[in-house]
Amino acid sequence: MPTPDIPAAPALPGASHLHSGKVRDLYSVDEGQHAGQLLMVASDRISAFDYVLDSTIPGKGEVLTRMSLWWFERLADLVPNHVVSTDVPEQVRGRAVICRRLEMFPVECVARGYLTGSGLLDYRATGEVCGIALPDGLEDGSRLPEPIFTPATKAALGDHDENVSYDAVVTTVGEEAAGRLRELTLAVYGQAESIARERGIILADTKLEFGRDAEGTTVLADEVLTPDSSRFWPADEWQPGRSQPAYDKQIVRDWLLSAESGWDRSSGEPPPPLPPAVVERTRSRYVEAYELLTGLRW
Ligand code: Q0N
Repeated sequence: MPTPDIPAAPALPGASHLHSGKVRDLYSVDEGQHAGQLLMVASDRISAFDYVLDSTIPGKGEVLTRMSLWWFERLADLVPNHVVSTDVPEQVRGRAVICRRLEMFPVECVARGYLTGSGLLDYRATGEVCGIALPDGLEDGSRLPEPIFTPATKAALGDHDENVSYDAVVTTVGEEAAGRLRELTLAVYGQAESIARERGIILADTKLEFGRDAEGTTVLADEVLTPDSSRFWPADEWQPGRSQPAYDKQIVRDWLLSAESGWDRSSGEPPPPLPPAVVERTRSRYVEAYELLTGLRW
């Protein structure tokens, strides 16, 4: 079982480190206009096969931050978001945002329009995902009859999130909040799926996080609709019945599994560093995803 080791978050002037995930670092702003608010930094780290790799992808944090900001704007008519400012310390400019400090709901809010990953595993075992019965005969990559809300709870570092039923969410956050989380998650998925489809991209699924502000309003937080939180598939290559190529990490996964890497996934050893050419191709792939989705040039 891989136990990801996350590199120490860099010290930032005027901010105190709070928490690091595989890819993002969270700080509290110490003083000034934004004192008490949070600084969320997207690093250039990349994970594959549950390991945070030793190699970084230069520019990845900035691509994902800009993509997320682009989506927040396009979702603003549906749900308020936590972004306050992109005026951040020089060291992290372009890949960090100052955000409102919310009381986070301890639920990973996932919407799925297509069946794959943990949803597929659960379906194969039980015919259901998160207590939602699905028709027989679905395959890896099948489009679902309608998008479904499949919440999960965050497991400890190095563990996978656990899919839970809607009733479990009700028990955790109450009926009213659970209803709002489901409604907002499906609304965000619906709007984003439609925007992506116009660009020839299938949004198979996405994971959102929400918090509550002091007024009791449910606010969209974290980073949204990036390749780290969502599965994007090129629509013209979609073919149910096989695993769909991941837009972003396929180059990394393919190299790690190739003879050239010398890595044996079952050995329990961490993966080796990526060759420069693999780093560069992966970087271009992230930029390509940004340009394709947003229609903007990098
Ligand atoms: C926060 N995480 C990621 C929820 C927490 N705007 C915010 N205000 C307060 N806290 C957070 C944010 C944001 N974004 C986000 N940690 C703290 C971890 N998730 C995991 C799932 O549960």
